[in-house]
Amino acid sequence: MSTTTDELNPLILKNWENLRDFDPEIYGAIRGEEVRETEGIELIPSENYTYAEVLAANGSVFTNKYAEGYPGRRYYGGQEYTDVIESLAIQRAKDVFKCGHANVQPLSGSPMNQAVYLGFLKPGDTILGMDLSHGGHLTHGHPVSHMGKIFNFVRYKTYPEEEGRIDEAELLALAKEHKPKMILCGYTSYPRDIDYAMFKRVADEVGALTMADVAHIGGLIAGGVMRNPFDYDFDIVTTTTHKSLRGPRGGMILCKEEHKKTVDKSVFPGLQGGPHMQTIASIAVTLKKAQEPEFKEYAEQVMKNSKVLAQTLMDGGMKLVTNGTDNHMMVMDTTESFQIGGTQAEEILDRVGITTNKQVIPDDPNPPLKPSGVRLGTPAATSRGFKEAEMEKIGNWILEALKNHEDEAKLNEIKAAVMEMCKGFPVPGIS
Ligand code: DSN
Repeated sequence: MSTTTDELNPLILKNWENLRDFDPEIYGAIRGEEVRETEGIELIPSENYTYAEVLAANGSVFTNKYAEGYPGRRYYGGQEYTDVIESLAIQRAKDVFKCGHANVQPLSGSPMNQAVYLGFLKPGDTILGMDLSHGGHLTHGHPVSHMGKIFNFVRYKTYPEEEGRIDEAELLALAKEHKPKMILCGYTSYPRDIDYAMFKRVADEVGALTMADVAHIGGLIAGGVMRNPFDYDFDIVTTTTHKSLRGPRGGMILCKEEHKKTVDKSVFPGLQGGPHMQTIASIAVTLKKAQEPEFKEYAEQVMKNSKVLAQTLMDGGMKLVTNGTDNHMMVMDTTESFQIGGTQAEEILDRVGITTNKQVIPDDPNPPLKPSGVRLGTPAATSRGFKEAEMEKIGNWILEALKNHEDEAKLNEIKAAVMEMCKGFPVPGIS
C-alpha cells in the first residue's frame, strides 16, 4: 500500500457501494434505520446519536485484529497500532474520570459488571444493591441474571415520594445485618443524583468495597454536571460508553490504581477473549471529544432539557416518579396519570414518532413487559441540537398524544409536527 497514514482511503465509499450491491436487504435496513433515527424524536434515556468520527472509527479495519492481552503484552503479533489506540483510550479515560486505572475492554454493560463481581468476590458473597423496581439493573442481581444466581444480592429501596431519597440509617442497618463485601449504587432508572459520601460512610462501617455503575450518567460526570464517585474515594466505577457519553457500544471499568491487577485479570483472561479493537478506537475518539469545551456545554444542555421536559409534563398533569429529575432522565407514571399502561403509552408515542421505553415504577404491581410507566431521557435529543423550546413542544406532544390516543386525526397531526421539527435538526453523521 503506497498511501500515507493521513490520506483518506478512497475505498471507503466503495465499501458502501459493495455492501449495497452485494446485500441489498441489509443495506436497505441500514438506510431505513438512518431514516427512522432522523425523522423521529429519540427519547430512550440510554440511547444517543454518536459522532461521525466514532462511526468512522467503529467501521474501521481494527475489526480484523486479535489483541488478547493488554498494551505491551499481547498473545498475537502485529500490535503496533492496537497498542496505540488502547493506550490512548486508557489514558483519556483516566484523565476524564480522574481515576487511577481504566480497563476499556468490556464488551458492554453486562460483562463489565460481571467482571467486577467475579474479580473481587467469591460465589455466594453478598452485594448490597438497589431494588430493581426502584431503578437497579438486571446485572445488579435480578434472579433471571446469572449474577443473581452466583452472588447473594440484598436490596435497599428509595422513597419515591421524597424525591427518591435513600435512607442512610436503613442502608446501614442492612449493611450491619448482611455484612456485604460490596455496596453498589448507580442505576438504570433513577432520576436523581447519588449521595456517594453516604454510601462510602456505610461501606467503611462494614469494611465493604464501593462500586458505582454510572452507565447512564457517565457522560454527565465527564461533562462535570453530576458528582464523580472518585471524588468520594470510591473503589470501582463502571460505565457504558454509548449512553450519555455518546460513544460506541462498549463498557469501561474505572478504578483506583490499587485495583488495576484485579480488574485487568478479571476482564482478560477471566471473562473475555479478544477485545473489540474497533470499539476501543471509537472509545478513544469519544473520550477526546469529552475533553473538549463543547462537551461540557452538551452535558449542561442535557440537564437543562431534562428539567424543561419534566416540568412541562408535570404541568400537564403527568405524575413523575420522584416528582422531578436531577439528571437526564424521568419516569412517567402513565397508569396513575392517565390510566394508560406503560406498554400502551410506548406504542402511542411510537405512533407519533416519539421513541421511549416502557418501564417499571417502584414496587410496580405489574410485570416488566406490561409495566405501569415509561422512561424518557434527553441525551439523544440534545445531540441533535434540541434546546428548551423544542423540549417544551415535545412534552406537550407527549401529553396531547396520550390524552387523545383514540383520535387518529390528532395523532396524525402530532406525527406531522414531529417530522417537521426534526427536519430542522440534522442527526450527527447521518443527515
Ligand atoms: N439497557 C440499558 C438501559 O436501557 O438502561 C441498561 O443496560
